[in-house]
Amino acid sequence: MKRILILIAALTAITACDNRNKKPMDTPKDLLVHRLFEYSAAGQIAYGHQDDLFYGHNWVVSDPENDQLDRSDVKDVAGAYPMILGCDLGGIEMGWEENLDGVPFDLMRRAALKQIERGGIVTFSWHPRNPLTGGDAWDISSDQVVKSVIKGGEKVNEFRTWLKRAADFIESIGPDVPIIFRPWHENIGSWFWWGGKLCSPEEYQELFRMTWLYFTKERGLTNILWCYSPNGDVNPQEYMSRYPGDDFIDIFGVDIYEYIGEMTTEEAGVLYQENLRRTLTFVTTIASDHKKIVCLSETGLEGLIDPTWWTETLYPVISDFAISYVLTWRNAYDKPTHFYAPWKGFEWADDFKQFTEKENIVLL
Ligand code: BMA
Repeated sequence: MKRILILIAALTAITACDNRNKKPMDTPKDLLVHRLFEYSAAGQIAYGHQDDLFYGHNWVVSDPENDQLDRSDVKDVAGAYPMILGCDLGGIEMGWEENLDGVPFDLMRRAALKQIERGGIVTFSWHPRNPLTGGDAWDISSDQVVKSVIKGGEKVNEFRTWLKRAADFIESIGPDVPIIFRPWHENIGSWFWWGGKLCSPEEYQELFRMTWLYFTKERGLTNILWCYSPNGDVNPQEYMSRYPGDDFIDIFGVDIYEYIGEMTTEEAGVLYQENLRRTLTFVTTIASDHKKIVCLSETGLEGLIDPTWWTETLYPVISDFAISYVLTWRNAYDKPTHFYAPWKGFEWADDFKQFTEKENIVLL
């Protein structure tokens, strides 16, 4: 029954999408929109991993110019690359050659193209530095930052240069290459300078819309699927409180992690499942009302300290929902406990392999 309901919801969304676009499915963006809708319609979920081709738990690309981009912790364990490659633009705004996690932008561009050439999909998040204080994305010492970059703000010109650098990079991948862009994420909580307590809903919406307008109207980058991805642990009203509007958004996402803290693995798993189920219930309903795609834009359990996390915690919940993809966060090569996918030799790697072998989980 559940599956049938998912199918009906997703088919309604596809039909609506086709009706909404005057010329259905004729641009690269339309094709990707359609493909993501199709995953949900078929009850399938594509699997994604952040920074998958750049480094893993105990390796890092050492020759960025010549690397063949064929190493992947996910592939080492599951035998296939993730369908979705997550990349982060943090640092592009400064004109840096490498992003905030040490990934050279030239390598990122090559990897994006390679991923698409292999038949996969690429999504970009962005942790830009703080344009007012000079700190990083997590510098929340001032609540004037968003105000300073929108119309009439003291940093508006500098900030346009930041947008230009990000747009230049995305443009350099190719005008006909559809990609997913997920700026200004986790915006209800208050850990980034664009967070809930750091700006008003109107200021946030203006930040998002000016980013969209710059990319789409000034630069003509119509190959982008725009993803709205608030953090979890919110109610539907909070989730929508900063929504930029249907004209600016193609995908409804949400970032939800499992945290252990003082709990046992079992308690934390139950809490995460409840939170995930509650949130995906309202996100899929809202998305269907707005005729948009859904994804679980970020999730994971740091260090995978639950032996059956993939098959018994994540899988049973997500497979009840029409979400197009799920992305787990990065496997840092320089922080031994900061990983969200297994690697070859990881003691509970087989649980992930079993997850990827489920008929509705899609890898490349
Ligand atoms: C965070 C951590 C950081 C990283 C940032 C951007 O969640 O993984 O180490 O710098 O994402 O990728």
